[in-house]
Amino acid sequence: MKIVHLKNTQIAVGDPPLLNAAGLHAPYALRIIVELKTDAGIIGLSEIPGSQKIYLALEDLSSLLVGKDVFGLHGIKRLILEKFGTRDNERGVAPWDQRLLVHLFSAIEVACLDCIGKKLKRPIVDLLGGKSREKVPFAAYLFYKYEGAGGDLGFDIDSSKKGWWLARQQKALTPDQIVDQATAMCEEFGFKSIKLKGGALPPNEECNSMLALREAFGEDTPLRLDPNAIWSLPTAIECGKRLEGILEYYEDPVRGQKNMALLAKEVNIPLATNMCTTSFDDLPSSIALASEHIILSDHHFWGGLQASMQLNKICETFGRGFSMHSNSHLGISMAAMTHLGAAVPHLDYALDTHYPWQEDEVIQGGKIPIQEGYVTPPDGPGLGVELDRDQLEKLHQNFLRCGLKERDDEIEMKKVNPEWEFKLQRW
Ligand code: GKR
Ligand code: MG
Repeated sequence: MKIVHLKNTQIAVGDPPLLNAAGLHAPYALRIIVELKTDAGIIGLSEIPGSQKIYLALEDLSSLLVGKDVFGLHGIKRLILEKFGTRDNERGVAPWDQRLLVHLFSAIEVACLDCIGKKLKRPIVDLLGGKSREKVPFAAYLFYKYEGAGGDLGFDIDSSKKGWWLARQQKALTPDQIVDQATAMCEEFGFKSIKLKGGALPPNEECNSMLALREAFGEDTPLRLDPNAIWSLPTAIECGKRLEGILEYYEDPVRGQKNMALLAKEVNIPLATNMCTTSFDDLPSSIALASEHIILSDHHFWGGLQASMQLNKICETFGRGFSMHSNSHLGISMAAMTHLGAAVPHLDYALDTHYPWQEDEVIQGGKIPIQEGYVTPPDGPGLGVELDRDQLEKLHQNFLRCGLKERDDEIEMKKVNPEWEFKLQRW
């Protein structure tokens, strides 16, 4: 089954004003939808984070991939590697990953697997070795936030919404408001674990929110806090001591493997990362330093689903936990994440997802249901989802109108507070 064309569409998805260590989410999150057309008439889909650099590289790839067999994934990856080499291979200091190659691998691999699954009439989970579980646990993902809905509504509230879709627009800057956000999200989706995105308010206030969540949800609800590497080691030790026995894991409180390793010796909480150990090249030193207990995979950033399966095995071999990181995303990514989550043999934690924050959707039938905190992998062939072309066009028009080309949370934050600036270490 040969590739005949690659169509890449840049879209902008409404995203509320969420706070994090790098600033503030813009009213729109950027994604790219890839359609890989084959000579069998089958079209494979994938979704990746959007940026101009990645879009242009994907456009460049089109002619290189024409005529290649979708079953020849190693060869396809080699071609991509030869073309782009180590260009833009720095992860950067932002909470999100900015490397080119892994995004390209992931975009093309998932679309090829979607084609293969459609051809063989089997879901992607079967191409990854079959189901290790029937349904995949996801965690509630809380954010400090300003009031507002994102998208064209920006900082306004659309009061015609109901339930979570109304609650997700509320301001959340205090422990009580964070508990309200968690309550609304868990009522709607039934999540059984809760993560708070930290690094936004002074550390003591974030610890108070974790203690308030414990008080409200009890000790049977695992809790996590992720300050996105913006705390100093002494701050992370002090907060860690307050949160021992409260947190299921402590995600990237400090920057770099060495600091994580020092923290691991001082605080009795498992440490997780999607910022300090982020590639296969980072794994030997992570293991040698014992810097983290849990690696947060993400098929968009680890080079695809098969690479994430390999990561899963390495984690198991070295006694490391495995879970999943997420950025703002729609249903194509959700389907891919769920196939992976269902396939990995080694999984002790509920996966992250930003999905409840995005009301827009690009797949037919609307949003993939999250029930009782679980998602069942779609059982159709391949990813098991199809594009809603009207929605794709609407979200593409959003992209053209909104003028955003790259994610830059510092610029958005400066619109609210002109004095604000990103710091590698704030507290
Ligand atoms: O969307 O603000 C955000 C998050 O901070 C995101 O960018 C991170 O990549 O969710 C992520 C994380 O776990 O670090
Ligand atoms: Mg993180």
